[in-house]
Amino acid sequence: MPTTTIVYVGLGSNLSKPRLQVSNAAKAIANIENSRVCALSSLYLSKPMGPQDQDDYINAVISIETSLSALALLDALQAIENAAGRVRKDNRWGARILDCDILLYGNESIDNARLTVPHYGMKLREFVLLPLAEIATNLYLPDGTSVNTIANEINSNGMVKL
Ligand code: PH2
Ligand code: MG
Ligand code: MG
Repeated sequence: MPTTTIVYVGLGSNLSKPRLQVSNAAKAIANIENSRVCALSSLYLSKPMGPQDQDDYINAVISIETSLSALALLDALQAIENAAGRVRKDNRWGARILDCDILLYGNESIDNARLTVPHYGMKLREFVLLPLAEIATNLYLPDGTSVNTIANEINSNGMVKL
C-alpha cells in the first residue's frame, strides 16, 4: 500500500439486535477498499448517554490501516450505516441502528463541514475510551493526551465488557 494511516473507529448500536449490528459492521469495515483491520475491541454494554428513554448500547472500537483519505473513509462508513438501515433524523444522542464514528485519523486534526477529528466527545465517553485503550497500547491524542491516562481516570458508568 502507499502511505497508510492508522484509524480508530467507534461503533455503537442500540436498535435491531445491537450485538449483531456491531459485529456485522466490523465485517463490513474489513471489506472497505484499500484498508485492513488491525484490531477489534471486545463488545461493551453501556448506559445511554443523552436521552434516558432509550435502550442500552453495544459499543466497540475497531482500528484499521488505510490508504483512503479521511473523507473517503467517512463515505465508506456512512454507506455501511445506511446499508444497516440507519435513518438520519434530527435526534441528537437518540437511538440508532448503527453509528460508525471516526475517532482518530493518524495523528491528524481535521475540522471541516463533514468531519471533526479527533471526535469531539471522545475524551469524555467511557464507551469510547475503554474499548480504545483495550486495543491501543500507549496511544496519544494529537494534543498530547495519553489515552491510557484518561481511560484510567474515567468513571465506567456501570459499563460491562461482554
Ligand atoms: N451514541 C450516541 C448517543 N448516546 N450512548 C452510548 N452508551 N453509546 C453510544 O454510542 C451513544 C450513546 C450518539 O452517537
Ligand atoms: Mg456517535
Ligand atoms: Mg456518528
